[in-house]
Amino acid sequence: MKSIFVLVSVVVCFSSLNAQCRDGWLRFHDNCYLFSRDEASWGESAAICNAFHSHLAVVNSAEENEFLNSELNRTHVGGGFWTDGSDVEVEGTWRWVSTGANITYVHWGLNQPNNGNLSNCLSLTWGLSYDMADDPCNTKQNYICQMRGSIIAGPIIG
Ligand SMILES: [Ca+2]
Repeated sequence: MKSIFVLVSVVVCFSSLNAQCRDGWLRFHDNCYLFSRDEASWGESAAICNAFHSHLAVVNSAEENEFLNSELNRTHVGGGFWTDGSDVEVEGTWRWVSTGANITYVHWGLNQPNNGNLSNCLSLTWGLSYDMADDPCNTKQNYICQMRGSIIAGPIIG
């Protein structure tokens, strides 16, 4: 009786997918973030982000907040940085404007939000160690744009 042995060589290849960001943008997981060096109102900031095919930063988790917060505290530019959040439609109901989703994760600074109808846009504010605050939307301050990184295949090891 003849046994035939077939050797099957199994090559397991590991590949990785990395998000890549344009020059000037910082990567965190699959997203890229631009911390502005100029100041603009919330509406102007949103328009500038849109011009770069991005939107104002949407902070979805404690982890993402920690990334933004750490970066801001490291560079420590004064003032505030606009995010995508607003309660301009219904006072006290905060939404991420670019997605329309209610804001579920918040990390308000001390005594925030504190300004009712006068402050309807969400910033990360220097005086609060870059925790969240409600600010008047026409205030000119810095802003953070966010976009998905381009996914490219990493090196294949086989
Ligand atoms: Ca408000």
